[in-house]
Amino acid sequence: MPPTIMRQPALTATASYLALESHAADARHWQLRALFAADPQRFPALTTDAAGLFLDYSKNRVDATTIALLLELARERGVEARRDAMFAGDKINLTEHRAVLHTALRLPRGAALTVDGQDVVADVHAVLDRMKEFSERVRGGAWLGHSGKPITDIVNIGIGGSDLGPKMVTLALRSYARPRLTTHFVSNVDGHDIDAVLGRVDPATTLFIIASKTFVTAETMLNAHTARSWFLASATEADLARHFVAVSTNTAAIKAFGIDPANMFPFWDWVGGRYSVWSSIGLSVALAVGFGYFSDLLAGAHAMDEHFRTAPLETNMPVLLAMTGFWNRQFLGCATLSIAPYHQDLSRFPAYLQQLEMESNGKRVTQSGAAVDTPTCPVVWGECGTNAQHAYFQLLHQGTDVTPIDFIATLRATHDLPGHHAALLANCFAQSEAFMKGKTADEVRADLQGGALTAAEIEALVPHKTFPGNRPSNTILMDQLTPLSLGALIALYEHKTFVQGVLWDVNSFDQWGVELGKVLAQQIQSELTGAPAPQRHDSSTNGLILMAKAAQHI
Ligand code: G6Q
Repeated sequence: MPPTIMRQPALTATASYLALESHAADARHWQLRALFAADPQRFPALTTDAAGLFLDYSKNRVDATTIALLLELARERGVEARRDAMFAGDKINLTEHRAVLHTALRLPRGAALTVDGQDVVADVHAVLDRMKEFSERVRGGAWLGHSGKPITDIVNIGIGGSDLGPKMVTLALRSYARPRLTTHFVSNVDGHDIDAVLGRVDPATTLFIIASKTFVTAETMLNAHTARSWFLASATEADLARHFVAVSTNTAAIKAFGIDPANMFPFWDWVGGRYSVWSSIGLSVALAVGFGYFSDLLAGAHAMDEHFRTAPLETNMPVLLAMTGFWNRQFLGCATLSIAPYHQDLSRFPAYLQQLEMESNGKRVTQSGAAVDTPTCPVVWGECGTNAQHAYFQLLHQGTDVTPIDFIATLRATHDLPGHHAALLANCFAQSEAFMKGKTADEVRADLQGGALTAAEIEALVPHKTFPGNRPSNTILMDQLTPLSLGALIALYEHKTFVQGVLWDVNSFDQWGVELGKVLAQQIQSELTGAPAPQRHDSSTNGLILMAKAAQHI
């Protein structure tokens, strides 16, 4: 029996939203410079720490009243009750009738959580134990390929949630990896992706992980079959078991593919794809960095879970990150959010967050199916600092749109090269200061006066060299990028996304928006590869299909 969908009052009709709206009429005129000048305690007042992370949200256009009103809204929208329902395993993914329990994947052994009569923690740890045993055999050289050689290369074949998490984490924890094993990721149906990887590995020493919750995803299945054929060119079907393992919930399909069910690492329907790196989907991570560090990643996330679950909203980091983001989106009209990791190993983190936030909250109807009455998820994008500074920060400083930025940095580096880390942090802090303060026309004049320019030349330059400032940002700091701090960082954004989903009253755990393109692609593929000319489309789509058929002589 499907759960009853309670109709929430429209967001804009709630008392605290209305209070925020009248507060925002004033706040829109505030200048961050003035807020800092007026309150020397602004930094200690608008910062918080949890699970090894520190959040400075003082460079947002908020004051104590704004935060109090935002937290009132969080309470009025039922954030605490919804959070507790998620942790308890209630079926809060209403359109798919599923519990949402990625937090259970990082519960320590012995913790208690029973869902539908099933001891979830025991199930999770049984799979973790198998991942430990398997990763130790492969990493230690005890798991041999068909010709008796140890494995040198891992190829994870998956897409979306079965790729972005493991790929981002493996790269982020690069310095913890064992050099003897190289990890590769193949996701795109574009044959150039797998072709490049297969060109670099030896079938006799390669282990393929076919990572697919459903084991029907078209891109993954095509890549998996390509890998299988490539492997069988130099080996027999009996050798497959030494070189192909699966991470899936679909035992029948992995058997049909030819993978030994003994080499299948299961997970559960209550793990959403974009929340699955903590499950056996993280097998490539455990192989790359070792099970001990994979466990630390889970422990870091669990520490953030405990903070999110128990800390008062006033000091609750995911809640504060969500609420300031919500403020920027709803009341300051910011349509995008830029992520700027000042750590090269976090270069895939913006892409990871794009899926996490935009697939979760890129929705236009509420849980009961009514149209939302405010904008929802901003577009999330970004690139590592300092590279981004030399590319698009121009627009962020002087363009016509205001783009909030999340700066992410570590206080200490994991390398010991002199000079680099101080230069990196100097840039990070300078950028958030510049976005906040800007540079006034008078400051530009003062800079230029006394030089070689005439007064007229100075006046001509002033508008070009002026920075409006007043651009909001958060800074997230941690001591070093470790499995623990990375786990906490990912969980921070998961819970931030959850809180914003509750505010907008959308289902953050389905993704129907990816379905239409899949269906159309199947139709067009049959037209591209079959005899009939395309007819059922518009003239543009028909024309493009005919061009491709002509070029490929099909
Ligand atoms: C994520 C989505 C989606 C999913 C991929 C891969 O939340 O569900 O990105 O992870 O479509 O799905 P499979 O793991 O089933 O191949």
